[in-house]
Formats: sequence, structure tokens, C-alpha cells
Amino acid sequence: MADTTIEMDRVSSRGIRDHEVQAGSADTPAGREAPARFAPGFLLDREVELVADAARARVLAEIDRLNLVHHVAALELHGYTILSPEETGAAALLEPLMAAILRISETRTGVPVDVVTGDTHRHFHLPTGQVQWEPSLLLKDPVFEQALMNPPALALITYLLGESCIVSHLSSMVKGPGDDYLPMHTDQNQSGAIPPAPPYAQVANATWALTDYNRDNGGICFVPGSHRYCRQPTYAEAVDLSLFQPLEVKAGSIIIWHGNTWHGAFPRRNPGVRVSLVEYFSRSYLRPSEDLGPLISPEALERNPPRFAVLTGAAKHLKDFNSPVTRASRVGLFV
Ligand SMILES: O=C(O)CCC(=O)C(=O)O
Repeated sequence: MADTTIEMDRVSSRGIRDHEVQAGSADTPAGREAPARFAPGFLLDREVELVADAARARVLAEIDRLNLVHHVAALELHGYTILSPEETGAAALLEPLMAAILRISETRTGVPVDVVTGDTHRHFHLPTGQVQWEPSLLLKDPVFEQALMNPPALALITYLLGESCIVSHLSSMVKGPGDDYLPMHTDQNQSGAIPPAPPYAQVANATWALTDYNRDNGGICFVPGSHRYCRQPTYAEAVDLSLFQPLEVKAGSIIIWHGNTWHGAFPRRNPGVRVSLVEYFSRSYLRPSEDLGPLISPEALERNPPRFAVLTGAAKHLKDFNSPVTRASRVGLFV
């Protein structure tokens, strides 16, 4: 019975068990001792199981504490959700984030970003669309550490990827006016895993919209519910603009999505630039796009909570394949 329950935990896209594994009384399945003659390989390690249960309880309690249950519902139903600027509680961060991204973008090009006309960014034609993309931001300004540790965004990412999840990359996009749209895709597909994708998230994205997002501003678009297809769009679907449903999002919002959710972006038709901070996360067993762990300074570890070390890969215990936490991460979605 306990094995079946754990299996459901693995396969459920809701990530919520139908039955709790209860320690204690002899008339609950978990209270029965397995006969000692069975080889340990037939049974889950009880210690590991309890670690997974405790992680699940913590993750769901944090969702409750921060009043995020409706966002969890949106993630489950649509595959994405939007934290409003009021919900992020991060109004004071927006101006410094924008200033840091514009400064870093200018350092690369040698030209200040023309935020009014966007003319400095008409000529960018990258595989990621008509954008200037700047990686490794966590190493460039401490303001990005504060963004990473935003409690509601982190709680929702943790719901999707578990407590041991890591930052794969933290980067910025400055998108200029033009004709390029970004074809529909899944982030899961970019992780290199072979389809079909599992129904639970292996990667997830929290993107800070630092300017207003809508269709003519070159905003992101989603296919609601597509995370349940567990596959990337076909070629025809990827370029079928009729599938693209634009988001209307106010500057300062954080858009969060499951790695299976189909998304793309419209061309920016308005003058000016669209600016975003992309926080891309994965489960701890996937290789990150940026190997930040060895590069994070002692000062950065000192000024942030312990979770920062886990997120950036600087924490040692994740590299111990036999620690209860690592073993439990193969059992429960929330570890
Ligand atoms: O913000 C956009 O234009 C799309 C970003 C995107 O596709 C991604 O971060 O995976």
C-alpha cells in the first residue's frame, strides 16, 4: 500500500497524494512492520520516506502561509500563473533590477539601451528571438540575489520542483521592436530529456516582467493546459500564431510556469524595449546551464539564507548521493 502511494506521488501531475503515509498505529499500512526476511531492495527505506513526507508538509504549509493556493490551482489547471506586483511584495526591487539590467546590457554593447524608441535593439536576431540576452546575473549584482529569494515566487517554484531545486540560469532579456516572434516551445524540451516528458515538472521558469507585457509589447503567450500534453509542439503547432494567447501583465509581475507548458512570444510592435529577468530552475539531478556553485562568493553565501546555497549548487549535501535528502528526492516530488 505504501509503495502504491509513493508511486501515485511520482506520477500525479497534481503532486498531491490521495492517501497520507501515516506513522504509528498497527492498523495503518505504515504501522505494520515488514517481515525481516524480505530483501531491503523490495521496500522503501522508512527514513527516506519520512524525509519525503516532511518536505511535502513544509512545502504545502508555505503555500498556505503565503496565500498561494489559487496560484497552485492555476499551475495545475493552466500550467502557468502570474504573481501581481502587490503579491510579490517587491516594489522596491523593480527600479534597481531594471537599472542593473540596463547597465549590464550597455556594458556588452557599449551603447546605452534606448528605452524610448528601442532602436538600439532592432538588430538583435538571436535563437531566443529579437532580444539581447545576458546570462550569469547572479555573479554581477547582489540585487539579483534578492530577486531570487522572493518568498512567493520561490514557494511556487518549490511546489513545482521540490526543496532541493537549483537555479539553472538567471539571465535578462531586452527585447526590441521588429517582426520576430518566438516559436512555441517547452522549456522541458530544452533540458535535453527524451520525450514523453513526465507529468511533474523537471524544470520551471519564474520571469519578472519589468515592463508591461501585452501583445504589441512583444509579450509572452501560452497554450493553457498544454503542460498535460507532456510533449513539445510539433513544427506546425510551434509556428501557428492562432494558438498563441497573449498575457496582459503589469510591470513588476512574476510569471511562473511548469516546464511542460507550451509558450512563445509575439514580435514587439510598439517602440521601446521589453525588459525581463528570467529565473530558470531545474530539479537537482539535471545539469544546470550555469555551474554557479563554485563561483558564488563567501560574502553572497553569508548575506543570504541557507536556501541560497542549495539553489546555487554551493551546498555540499546535494552532491552526496547517499544522504537521506538525496535518496528522498528519488521518492517524493517535494524534496
Ligand atoms: O520572454 C520571452 O519572450 C520568452 C521566454 C522564454 O521562452 C523562456 O524563457 O523560456
